[in-house]
Amino acid sequence: MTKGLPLLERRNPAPQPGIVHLGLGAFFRSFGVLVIDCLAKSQGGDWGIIGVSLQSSRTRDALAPQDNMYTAVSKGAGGENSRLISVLSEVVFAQEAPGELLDRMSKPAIKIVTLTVTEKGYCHVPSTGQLSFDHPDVRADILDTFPRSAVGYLVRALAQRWAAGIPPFTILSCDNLPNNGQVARNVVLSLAEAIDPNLAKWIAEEGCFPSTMVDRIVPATTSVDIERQAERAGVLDRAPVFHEPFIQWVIEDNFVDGARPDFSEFPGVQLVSDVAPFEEMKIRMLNGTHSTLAYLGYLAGYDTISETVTDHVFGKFLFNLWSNEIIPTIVPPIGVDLAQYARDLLQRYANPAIQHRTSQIAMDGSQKLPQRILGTLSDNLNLGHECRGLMLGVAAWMRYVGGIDEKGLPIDVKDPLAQQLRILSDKSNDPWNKAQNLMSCDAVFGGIGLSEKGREGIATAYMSLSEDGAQAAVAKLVS
Ligand code: CS2
Repeated sequence: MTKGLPLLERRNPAPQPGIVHLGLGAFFRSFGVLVIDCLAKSQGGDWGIIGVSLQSSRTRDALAPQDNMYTAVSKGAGGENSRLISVLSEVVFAQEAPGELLDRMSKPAIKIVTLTVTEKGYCHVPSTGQLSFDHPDVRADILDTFPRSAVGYLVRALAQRWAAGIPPFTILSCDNLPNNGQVARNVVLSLAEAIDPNLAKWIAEEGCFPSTMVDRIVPATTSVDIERQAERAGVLDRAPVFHEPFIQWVIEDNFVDGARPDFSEFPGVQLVSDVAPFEEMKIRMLNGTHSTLAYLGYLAGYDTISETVTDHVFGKFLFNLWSNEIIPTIVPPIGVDLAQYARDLLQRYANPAIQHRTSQIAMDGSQKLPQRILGTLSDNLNLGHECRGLMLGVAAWMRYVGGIDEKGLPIDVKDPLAQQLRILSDKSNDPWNKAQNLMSCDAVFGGIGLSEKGREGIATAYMSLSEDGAQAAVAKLVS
């Protein structure tokens, strides 16, 4: 179909690079790159972006023949809106030339390194937030000057800057972690300390790690999306991205020498002194329910979040979850009405143009559960509140990582702890014991100190899922 169509082609050069982005996936290309593209077009400035893929050359290979340009398509009730993104000056695959990448990151012109490396990219223990010195990449990064992990790239590049007398770059984490700046700081300082305590001291004194809250729903691009877009546009773009119209980026205004684009000009971006209330609201209300719906919806046979929430039983379950179990644990950011926030979220989830797969969100649950669900659950238990919806969400995750769906078919569990979790689940055939065994996984549950009552509640939810199935278990809770 796309044969014979011309490829996207660059007309104007990208700005000189001032930012390196680690982890160039569809999310950041629909989010930070898009915002900075827009600002660069209206304000000018040397804020071109060098995009880095750490795991695969796929994005680089798709973007290189089209001069690192791509289309970002917004899909919502008002139809589609396309924007051509031209601010990527270069895209590199880190593993091919790690030394060159470190040299680029060490140039004085690079003022900011942004990160979307997902939760597991921080190589930390999810339940404690501390760098995991058992992680094979961390062990390698201590010994070898060519890094493997994102944290390794940050530390080795900072070491080069330190040696050359160049100030550090700002490290701007854009991952869905509470206090993501603090998490980034912790892991960077821990690795630096293991390499050279004086380097760690310099980074601690001179570095900046602003926290951010990032929000835009971006499903993975499929080959069908690529074909359709090419037919519509009459030009072949091998790496378009598709996103919802909504965007919110809350950034702590704390940059080395104040060097950053003037974000305030972009509607949807806020510069604040404290991101924590925004982060807590978003991670608990959006990501917490996203994960809960992803596991329950997947088990009930739903492919996407929009299908799941248009089932009125799931819709009611979701509303109860927000009203009774999540909102009471949150202190909202000033001026935000959480009930309205929930109603807006429901509309965003229901957007039929956004095919956000339950299986995509279900990925890496061991890294996501603590901050998305377990903190809220633990707050409820401490307040003496019922939280059967959250418990059902945790139990659904357990069923999911058990690797067999409700029809007896295998589930392709993508999670760094998949093997360990499968072993825990398979240790017993009895559902109650399976749940108890999974709760012994400290990397996930170690941070909240589950009470006996909490354990019982989760195991009871697990029993209900194995006996009744997800659809009926959810229906029971809302009846
Ligand atoms: C999702 C997020 O994949 C997931 O785990 O919950 O990517 C979610 O879509 C974004 O955080 C929305 O801002």
